[in-house]
Amino acid sequence: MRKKVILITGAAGEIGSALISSLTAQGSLPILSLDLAALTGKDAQLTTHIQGDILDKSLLSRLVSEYEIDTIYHLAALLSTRAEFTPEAAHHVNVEGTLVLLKLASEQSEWRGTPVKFIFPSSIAAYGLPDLDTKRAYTRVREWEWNYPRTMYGCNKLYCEQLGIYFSRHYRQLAADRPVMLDFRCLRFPGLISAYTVPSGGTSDYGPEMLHAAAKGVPYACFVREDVQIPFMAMPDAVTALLRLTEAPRESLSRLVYNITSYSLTAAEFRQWVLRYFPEAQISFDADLKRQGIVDSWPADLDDSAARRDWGWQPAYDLERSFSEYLVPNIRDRYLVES
Ligand code: AKB
Repeated sequence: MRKKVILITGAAGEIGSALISSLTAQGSLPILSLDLAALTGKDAQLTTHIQGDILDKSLLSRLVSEYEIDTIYHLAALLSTRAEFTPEAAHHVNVEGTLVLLKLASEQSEWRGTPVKFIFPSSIAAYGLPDLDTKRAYTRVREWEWNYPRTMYGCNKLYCEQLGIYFSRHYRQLAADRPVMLDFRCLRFPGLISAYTVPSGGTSDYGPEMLHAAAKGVPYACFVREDVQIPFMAMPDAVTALLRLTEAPRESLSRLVYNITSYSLTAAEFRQWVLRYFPEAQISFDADLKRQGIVDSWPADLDDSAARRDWGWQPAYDLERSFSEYLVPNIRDRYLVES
């Protein structure tokens, strides 16, 4: 008999680490993790980790022969800034990697006669507002508005959302027998802020970078203008949202792709929050016009009313609680231990 597991791809990344802890704490099925990198620290004890490439078909076949995959959290991706330097490589990882896993989940759904849940993190990068006047006029953007991404990463996410919907609803629509289809569910995340990891390769990274630099006592030059505004969320809420969406009864979902958000603030306001807790922090602004352009195309805020209505989404961490209870104490501990 194969062992029933939850598969997490990109498990060594920011969300992966937080998700592994939460799933373990709630006594989930055993976790099989996959990443090009090794897992470090306590995460390594909590999963069966496979160091490898999601595009390695023989590796995936081996996994399927040993494990019954019940749920997939497909987190592996090249983020927005990194993807601009190597757009074809980003397409390869972000799109072809997702396609391979959707295929695997489809086959597994048929084999077991029950849908495999496929949980996919998308992003505010799936939106693209053409200019600042439009961004000011359309603040709380809804899921179907402004789907004109201007980054490779955003294009990849938007297309993979559609692929997921296709595999969930229309796969093999001309076949004689309707297959058991996978159960695709997707969240469009705002910029995420973790107390434990400094993100790399993203364009919303200026927020967490500011905070981590302040905690380390090193100066930081923010790469966007002071008035730039996008939504953010503390990592525990991001993980809660993934788990809630996974558990939601399928009949309660009126859509397969949901916006979620916690709070929205400008880069200057972010700096003010950091200064409240680290008054000595040296944070300046030195906008990189190109990266700035990417953030300018992202919505100032998201409308997450569908998630609130359908599966009771409600962030637990507002700005005050994010900083005072989660970010600052844990970041302080982290750099104290390191120093
Ligand atoms: C990025 O900046 O690329 C990501 C995202 C907004 O999805 N953090």
